Amino acid sequence: MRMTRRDLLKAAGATWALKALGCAGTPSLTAGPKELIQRQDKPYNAEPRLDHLTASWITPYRHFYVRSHGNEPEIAPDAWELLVEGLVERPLRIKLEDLEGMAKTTVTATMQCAGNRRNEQSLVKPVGGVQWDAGAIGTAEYRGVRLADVLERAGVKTGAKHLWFEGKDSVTLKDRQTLFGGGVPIAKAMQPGTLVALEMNGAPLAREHGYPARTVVPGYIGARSVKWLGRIMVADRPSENNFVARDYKLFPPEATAETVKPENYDPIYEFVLASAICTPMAGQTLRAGKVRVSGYAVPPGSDGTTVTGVQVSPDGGGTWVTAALASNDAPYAWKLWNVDLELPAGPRTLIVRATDSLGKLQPEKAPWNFKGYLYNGWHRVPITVA
Ligand SMILES: Nc1nc2c(c(=O)[nH]1)N[C@H]1C(S)=C(S)[C@@H](COP(=O)(O)O)O[C@H]1N2
Ligand SMILES: [Mo]
Repeated sequence: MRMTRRDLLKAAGATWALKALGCAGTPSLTAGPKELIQRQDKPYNAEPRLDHLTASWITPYRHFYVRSHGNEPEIAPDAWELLVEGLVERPLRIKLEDLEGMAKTTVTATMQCAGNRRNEQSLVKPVGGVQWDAGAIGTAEYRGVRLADVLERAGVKTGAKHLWFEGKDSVTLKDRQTLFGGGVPIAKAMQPGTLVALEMNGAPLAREHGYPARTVVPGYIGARSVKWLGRIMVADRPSENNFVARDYKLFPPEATAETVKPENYDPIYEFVLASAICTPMAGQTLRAGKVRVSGYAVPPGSDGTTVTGVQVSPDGGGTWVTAALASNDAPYAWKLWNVDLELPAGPRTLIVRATDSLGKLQPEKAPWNFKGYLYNGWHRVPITVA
């Protein structure tokens, strides 16, 4: 039997039905299919069109980017186990139903890839890796168990300084296969917003987002939020996994893949202050007159730091107009903003820059690095006004 919209409303209650149908052109927070620009096929990497990205503060499933380094394991819920080992009093082997039985909490967090906007670094000098535009970012309501609660069960021993997270996916490196891994200093693991998440936007994690469980580390680069989580090691030093010990480090401009000594650099953890224009999009032609410009700004990942201002230039940096910040907010999460500009005809470059509660202004340019990480220079969008 096919249900009409009206039947659905009657049967299930208005809220659920409107959510499932995607009311008034707003995509459902949880339902598919994905509507993304594919940047790589195997492994699958894809990001939304920028005008989709900032349609809402919470990013619907359909427009949530996917960043995977290897295969996307299909894990049967009964077969899944999480090991908690290392510097703990009681090593744990946790089944999914055990985790589901623990106290859960919901955290609104912005997930952002360290390689977001890598395509802009490639304009300066080509960098390898997935050529992300500004869409390798999204904000979701993650629900799960506080990592601190899991650690309390295990009993952390003195001398513990770092957690090592290990996924169940297999990644092909130049010379070997490895599991994807991440990690965080123990203080970050203990923060109430750091989760072993089971749900995203009110539904179980989709396979490509790490089903059945992933870490969520608000304010840290996406690589620390490990999908298909299989193991947590409590240790006295940072993880030795490739993606903590060698990759996801910020190398200086002169470093090259051939000469760099990764052991001399610290892992990247926190976001940097950044912003991007999402509408209009680069290359668009607009009618002269009042134009609505909108986008996002992300605070740096240092504790308690927020975005306090966003300015947009209609004329390539000659003048700046203050944008209105939307009221939705959560610790470490992005802020949406918009501003109406009066644009006369001609080719123009719109620019955005943000300021934070530490009084810092987003830098005009960010240092080039061969991995293409943390690009947070002012975002420039060339358009034509006709
Ligand atoms: N196991 C595993 N976890 C992972 C990754 C991965 O390849 N494997 N990619 C990381 C990176 S680099 C990012 S940016 C985020 C992306 O999360 P998403 O695909 O849910 O958007 O997942 C992180 N967690
Ligand atoms: Mo990433």
